[in-house]
Amino acid sequence: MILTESDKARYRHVGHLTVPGVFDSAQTTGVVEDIQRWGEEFLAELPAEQRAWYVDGGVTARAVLRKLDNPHHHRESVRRLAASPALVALVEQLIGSGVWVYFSQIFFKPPEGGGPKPAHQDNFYFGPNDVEGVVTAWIALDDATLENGCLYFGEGTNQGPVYPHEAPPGEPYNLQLPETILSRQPMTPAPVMRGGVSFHHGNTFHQSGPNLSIRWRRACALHYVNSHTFFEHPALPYDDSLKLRIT
Ligand SMILES: O=C(O)CCC(=O)C(=O)O
Repeated sequence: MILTESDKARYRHVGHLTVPGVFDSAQTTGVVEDIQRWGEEFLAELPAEQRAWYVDGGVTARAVLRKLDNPHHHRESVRRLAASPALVALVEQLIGSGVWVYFSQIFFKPPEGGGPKPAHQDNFYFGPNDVEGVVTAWIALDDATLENGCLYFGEGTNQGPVYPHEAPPGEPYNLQLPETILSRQPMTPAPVMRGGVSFHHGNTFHQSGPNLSIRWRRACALHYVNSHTFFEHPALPYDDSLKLRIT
């Protein structure tokens, strides 16, 4: 898949870009079935002290996972997505050739209560040696809409600095931008249909709303780096040994 000059200029200008139809429904269905299975196994074995990190507090009827880390390491289905020629060609057009997946996440955002993700910059979490060397490919495994909690972006914040983040008491994993900075920044919704990919620069402010609908909003976020970029001063621990070379 080839990006036009105007796509690339838009990405550089506003810090994100949506590309529809990168994956077909057989590809997204296969991944959804696999991660649902993995999620059930993971939840059954999750120690009590790690529940706050992974379980979505908004869902009261039964425990539902909020997220899972490093699916590219644990699941062949996600490795296939990460290495798919269409996706890799897009990533290389944004950050240059020779790319790795450094970290990845599944966000489940379950129906009727999947909680919001507060505004943050991935590059605060990752602390890369080169802020331009990181791009997140956020793959919509369901249609992501205003009702079920699509992403919102702070347009142009990729051109600004990485700000210090803060975490609510008892939630060290929930680092977020302070209200003093956010109050000056409008956030624009970016709905994506299933199979589409939303790319964002590591400095771009982004957040997602709660899932107020009866439909899932699952997504797979693959955090790619180029060949000279690594997480130099990360805010949370990341396991470098799980880095996956793609090209
Ligand atoms: O899917 C979400 O709700 C959050 C995604 C996110 O923060 C990311 O992909 O970096």
